[in-house]
Amino acid sequence: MRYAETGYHLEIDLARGNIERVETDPKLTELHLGGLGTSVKLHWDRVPPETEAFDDENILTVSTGLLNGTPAYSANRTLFTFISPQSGLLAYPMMGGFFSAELKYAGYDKIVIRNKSPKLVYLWIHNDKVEIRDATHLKGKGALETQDLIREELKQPKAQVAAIGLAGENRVFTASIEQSRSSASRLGGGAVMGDKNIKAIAVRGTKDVYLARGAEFMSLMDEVTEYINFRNTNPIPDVMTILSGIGSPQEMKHTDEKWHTENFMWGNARTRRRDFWSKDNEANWTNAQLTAIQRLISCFNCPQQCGALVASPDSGSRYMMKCFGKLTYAMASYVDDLNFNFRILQRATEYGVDSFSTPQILAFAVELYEAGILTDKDFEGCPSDKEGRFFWLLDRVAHREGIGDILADGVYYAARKIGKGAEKFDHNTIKKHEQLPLKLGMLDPIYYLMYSTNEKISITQIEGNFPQAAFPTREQREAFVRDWIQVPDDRFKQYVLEWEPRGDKSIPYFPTPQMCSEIVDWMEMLHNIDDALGICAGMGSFCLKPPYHIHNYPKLISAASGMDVDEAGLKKIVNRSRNLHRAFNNRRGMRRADEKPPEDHWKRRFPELEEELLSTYYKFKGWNMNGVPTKERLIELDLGYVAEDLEKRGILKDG
Ligand code: 4KX
Ligand code: MTE
Ligand code: MTE
Repeated sequence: MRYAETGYHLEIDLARGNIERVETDPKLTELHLGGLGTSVKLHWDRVPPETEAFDDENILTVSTGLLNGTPAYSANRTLFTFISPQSGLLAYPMMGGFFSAELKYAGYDKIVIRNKSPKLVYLWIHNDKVEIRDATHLKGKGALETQDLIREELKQPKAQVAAIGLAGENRVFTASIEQSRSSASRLGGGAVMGDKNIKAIAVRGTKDVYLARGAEFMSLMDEVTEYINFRNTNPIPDVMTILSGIGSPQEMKHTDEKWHTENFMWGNARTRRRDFWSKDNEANWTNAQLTAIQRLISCFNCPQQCGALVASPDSGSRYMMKCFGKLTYAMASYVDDLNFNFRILQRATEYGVDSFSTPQILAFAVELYEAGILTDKDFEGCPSDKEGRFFWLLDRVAHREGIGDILADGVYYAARKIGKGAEKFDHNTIKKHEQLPLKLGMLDPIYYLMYSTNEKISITQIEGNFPQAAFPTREQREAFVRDWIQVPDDRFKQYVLEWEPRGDKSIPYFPTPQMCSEIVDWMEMLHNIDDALGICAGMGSFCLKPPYHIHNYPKLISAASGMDVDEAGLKKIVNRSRNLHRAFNNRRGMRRADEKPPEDHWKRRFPELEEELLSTYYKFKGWNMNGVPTKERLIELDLGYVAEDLEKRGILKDG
């Protein structure tokens, strides 16, 4: 009997139309848990390092996590893994919603998709019955529209459907995969799905998932419930509103957007409007948000409501919105009316594009036009107002028409194709991927490390448990650490107590490189655990003082799966997967030279300190000075076969 997991993968070869149900080795769960962990292992074993995003060999894996389908709150992530067309590295966007539990109940932990279909198809998984069905009639349909059409066609109103829109079909590098109230958004999963000619994946499952020690698991969940209730009624004081509670940033619940609008940049990550949140703007934005929201919504088995069903002012039809996506198009276009964001996001969601990267690409194009690098010829037929321009550009990108065809590859590649100095306007990518539009004053050593080294290449997927900035007063710091049960070690409390906004004990020199390494490692470890278990980071790694943490996770995992795992064991498992992920990317060429935030991310930079930070962190992680795990570290993590491979390829020399 397998507990928590189903013990089966669904293997689909699109070229041959072959479908297999394959039993997995339980040893892999012990070594990598599930979710991202086991997906990384699968890609290491099966995807040759020279594979490019649109090669047949680029496997697309759709994965549940170890706890999906169990009664664990917020175990609702579905992860997609593939070589990204944008970064060329192993990407793992993920979505909440309802898909992963449904897939588990259908009897599968992962869907592993190989090769390409000769024509547009969708997959229909209904327990043991699995079909590859014609989708040519769905060509060009919106990502949300497709989900409804498939449910109708199958006469399965309860089926969960993940679909791509036109952008995915056209292999736009920022194409997303959309599913009801969620989205696997970043790094081009939609493009890889489109390249494989899969319009959608529909699933319906009615089987059971078993717990090893059910009563014990439920009593642990009682403690989690108690904590959630406590946190919901006791928001953390003295931090920005969206991070004062739990759940992924609660931007649909709160209307206070002072933090984003005044600290994040407008345009192509250009202008900080420190006085934006005036009484007038606050009133207008609040009104726009409250009018558009139909109701707040949750993902599968989640007590929080981070998303909202929204009806945009002119269409009336509904779609889902959450988090910073609420603002990205308005801020990138310098449109002060929040209703614009509600309108354009709806079209963007139907096209299926990442709402973080895409507005950056559009803003980049506008800048190039204003600088004379793109010309009237490139913009022929484009309206001259800010809103019209963004809609027009979005349409061009999704259709890959005219200048849109170049922009559809993202800022990095578009800049190089356009030339004529356009490269200078590509100032906000890391590893060829658009970042959130933040440009701050003083180098932040913790964020420096996270931006540089995170395998997801996206800050919200590594930050979280440690406060973003020093608390101004000693009293505030003491209050913050008082009930901080989530820390893996009490020394983190001391770091918060000593950390000052200014002076000797402030950024960039404090926390020290060693402390920063420990802090980043902790935050990243929690993200890796969440991503292996399929738990929403809003309940674990993304927020301050979350209900799930390093002290209760091992107990929950043991009770659910029957595995004998303690804190040290859990840390070792996720370190193993994390190092395998890094080795996978090293094998694809990623090195120290690639690990750098944009030059203008901070006004005040400290080159020597930055090198020291990186070297200290590499050493802490057991990596060599090129950012490659050492032989010793790999052997310690039972990854001797990885060391051998890296040595054979000349990537690891002298250990
Ligand atoms: N000594 O750097 P600042 C996320 C100066 S994304 C001397 O502009 P501040 C989500 C500066 O040089 C992650 N001087 O930043 C969540 C500057 O001087 P200037 C976002 C020092 O305004 C949901 C001035 O002070 N977080 O979480 O303080 C959805 C202002 O500084 C100094 C981060 O990136 C020192 N020690 O705060 C999507 C982490 N320190 O005016 C995404 C960092 C500073 O002359 N976070 N100065 O240029 C932060 O820093 C704060 O949270 C933030 C910026 C963002 C409010
Ligand atoms: N893009 C689309 N299309 N829809 C979304 O809901 N969410 C944004 C961003 N892009 C979102 C989106 C937010 S809030 C986050 S944190 C990231 O995608 C999540 O990235 P991931 O799905 O790649 O993990
Ligand atoms: N959960 C995990 N495990 N990993 C993540 O990176 N991102 C969070 C949250 N849950 C994240 C996660 C953030 S920042 C957001 S806004 C939402 O997921 C995005 O929700 P969606 O994927 O359901 O669209």
